[in-house]
Amino acid sequence: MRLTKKLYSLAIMMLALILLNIYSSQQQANASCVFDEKTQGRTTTSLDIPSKGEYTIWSRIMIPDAKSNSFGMSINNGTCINIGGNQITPNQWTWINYKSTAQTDKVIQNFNTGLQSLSLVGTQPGVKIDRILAVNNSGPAKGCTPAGTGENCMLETDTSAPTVSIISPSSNTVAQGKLNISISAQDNKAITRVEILLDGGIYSTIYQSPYSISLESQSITDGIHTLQAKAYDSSGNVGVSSMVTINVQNTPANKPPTVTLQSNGNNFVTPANIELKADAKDEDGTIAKVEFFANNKIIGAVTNSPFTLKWTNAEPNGYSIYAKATDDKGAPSSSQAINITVSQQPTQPPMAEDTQPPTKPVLSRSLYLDSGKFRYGIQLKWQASSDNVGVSKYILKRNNKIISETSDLSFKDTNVSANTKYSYSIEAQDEVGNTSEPSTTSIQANCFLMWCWEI
Ligand SMILES: [Ca+2]
Ligand SMILES: [Ca+2]
Ligand SMILES: [Ca+2]
Repeated sequence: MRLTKKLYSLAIMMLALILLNIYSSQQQANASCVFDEKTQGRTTTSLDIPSKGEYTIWSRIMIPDAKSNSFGMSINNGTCINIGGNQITPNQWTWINYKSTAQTDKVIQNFNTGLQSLSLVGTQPGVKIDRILAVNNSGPAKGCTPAGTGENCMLETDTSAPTVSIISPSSNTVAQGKLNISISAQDNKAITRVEILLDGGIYSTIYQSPYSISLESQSITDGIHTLQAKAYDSSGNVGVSSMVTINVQNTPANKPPTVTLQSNGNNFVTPANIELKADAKDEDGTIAKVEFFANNKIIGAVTNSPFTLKWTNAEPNGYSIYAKATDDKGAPSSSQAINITVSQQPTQPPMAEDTQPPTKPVLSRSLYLDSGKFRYGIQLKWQASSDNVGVSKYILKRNNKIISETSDLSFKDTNVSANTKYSYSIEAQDEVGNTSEPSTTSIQANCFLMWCWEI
């Protein structure tokens, strides 16, 4: 007995090629597996199953006539199966996968991975079996019907993934406009497609070499993006490239603003009234805000032009003051610093209390004729008083009633009657109310007809 086994590892499965010196047997055709291994012999081989699964067992058989058409098979020492049946054309090699003469009753077997035992147990007279093929029902040869020697069902499984790499661009490339992407992909069999992933999503699928595209970087946002490539072979194996980072910069860089600072002085005394004015401009945008800092502490912010700040509560100190402008895209610029000194207002010494009254004025009087009105009045005059601070006013009284408060040094009393005596007094008063001694006088005008004289 010569037994040859050919096993295609990853493929469909495995093939046991068995050449049998057919047993001479006088057994009659029988649909059940009743072969007597004592008289008809038994031969066992092993199958190396590459992966666990369900397999269809095919056998290539040649029968001498319609009556001798079956043989017995035991898988992993299990129950003997009667394989074959009618409808087999005699005297030619025929592939069959059924048992018990029913063509719909397939020889199906679940295998674990590894070596399996397969025994042939007797045949009907003249029956020959030379090849047994197990086809993985979920492998690439699923549903395959063997022809000839069965090579058509012996598809080798490819488990080798493609290798793929991004030739260009290199990582950290700054991209503007079109960016050429070139991929290298190889496989032990054949590449069926290459996917180019942008930020993890498929940007392009290429089915034929060369695996190159041109990426329009204007179509994606400025900033950091990632590129990666995946290559597939016909068995669905996937190779993944390393990730490449690109920096897309199609928008011109934002220009920072400019800012200068002025103040209404450099030296102030409390309460300081400091006016700060920033001149801020942005060449390619607008000013969002201007902040003012004194000794690096913010003292105010202005969001609209004019960018001025009144700083009124500055404590006495020396200050380094600058303005910081921020544009609409968040770019900051700071002005040069200006130095401002705020000094404490000197404390005024308390005024010495004025308790000293003015000197006594000297009062004099006389009659006078108001010629335009043909009447007499009394002219009062006094000499100026002096005071340690200053005379504020003179208080003139007639008969102890005030008739004038004045800073003048004279007064004309026209409201007088003839033959009546009037007493006058004058006092000098300073700002705080100290009053001098009074200076007094009296006068009476005696009149006859149009003539008057004083007494
Ligand atoms: Ca491959
Ligand atoms: Ca700007
Ligand atoms: Ca005084």
